[in-house]
Amino acid sequence: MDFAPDLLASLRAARQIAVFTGAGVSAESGIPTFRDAQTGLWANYSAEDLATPEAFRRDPVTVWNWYAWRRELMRDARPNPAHQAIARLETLVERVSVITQNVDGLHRQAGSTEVIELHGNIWDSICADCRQPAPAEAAIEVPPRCPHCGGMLRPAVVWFGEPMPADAWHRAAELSERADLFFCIGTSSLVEPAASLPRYAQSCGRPVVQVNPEATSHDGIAQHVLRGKAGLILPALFDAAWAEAGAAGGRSHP
Ligand code: BV8
Ligand code: ZN
Repeated sequence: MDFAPDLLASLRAARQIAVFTGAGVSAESGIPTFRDAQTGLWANYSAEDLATPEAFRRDPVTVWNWYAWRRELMRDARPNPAHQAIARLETLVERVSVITQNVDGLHRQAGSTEVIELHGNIWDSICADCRQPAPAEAAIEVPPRCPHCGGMLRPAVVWFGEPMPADAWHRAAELSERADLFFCIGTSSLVEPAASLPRYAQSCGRPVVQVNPEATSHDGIAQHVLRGKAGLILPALFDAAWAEAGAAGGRSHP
């Protein structure tokens, strides 16, 4: 795989890299992306219909069961070479900040230490009434009940029509203003306002690197478009950048 020399040089010179990811970075871990058709039991529902507070109010059992089904799909999923390469990047660059739309927790599992989960985490549950976190594992009721107030538990994710956590959004925007390189990996860039981050980074003069087997609306603002699977491209790209520099995998900065 060949990479543009200026991209390899920018990688080596970077002190701060932002890595914005979507469902595509987990595709090679066997987790279907949002764009993939819902399968089996859920074939006649769309994510946009189920991932909303209205759907939960109307039919909490179905929404809770949909998330239980998605957790089952994810239970055996492990970080793939894309997650691992992003985690390894921390040994090569002073600061690597992952800004993910994914709720599967695989970036942290791979070892990334700075992970901003813009849309929450499917493994955590909170009370729909008092919003306190609550364990849901051993529950038998569907949905389980809050131990604090008796309200129904829901997954700790951001639904359509709900705002992202303000601190997460603020940190993500700040990183987009300052990153020496802004990677945009495995996202169709259709869900707002998260999808506006790459364009915001570019408007702040930050070089955007798009990694996706398909074209998206962000190809036009990217300084580099790497067409292909993240699990193949990222390890090869980082090997090319640092092997060429002769660095034995160590940082190019003191
Ligand atoms: C909000 C958690 C306001 C839940 C998710 C018009 C303009 C602006 C906004 C809107 C609008 N119309 C409607 C809205 C609002 C809405 C929205 O954007 N709707 C969409 C459908 C148009 N947005 C919201 O509601 C947001 N909140 O606006 O709040 C507000 C403000 C104040 C007060 C009150 C309200 C909240 C949105 C968050 C929704 N929650 N997830 C759950 O998981 O169940 S979104 C969910 O879908 C994901 O988190 C992710 O963000 C999104 C899926 O997108 P991708 O990750 O990109 O995945 P996708 O499948 O689409 O694409 C995969 C890509 O990977 C593809 O490009 C593919 O080619 C690529 N790929 C495949 N294989 C690989 C690969 N790439 C690399 N390697 C591979 N191997
Ligand atoms: Zn409660």
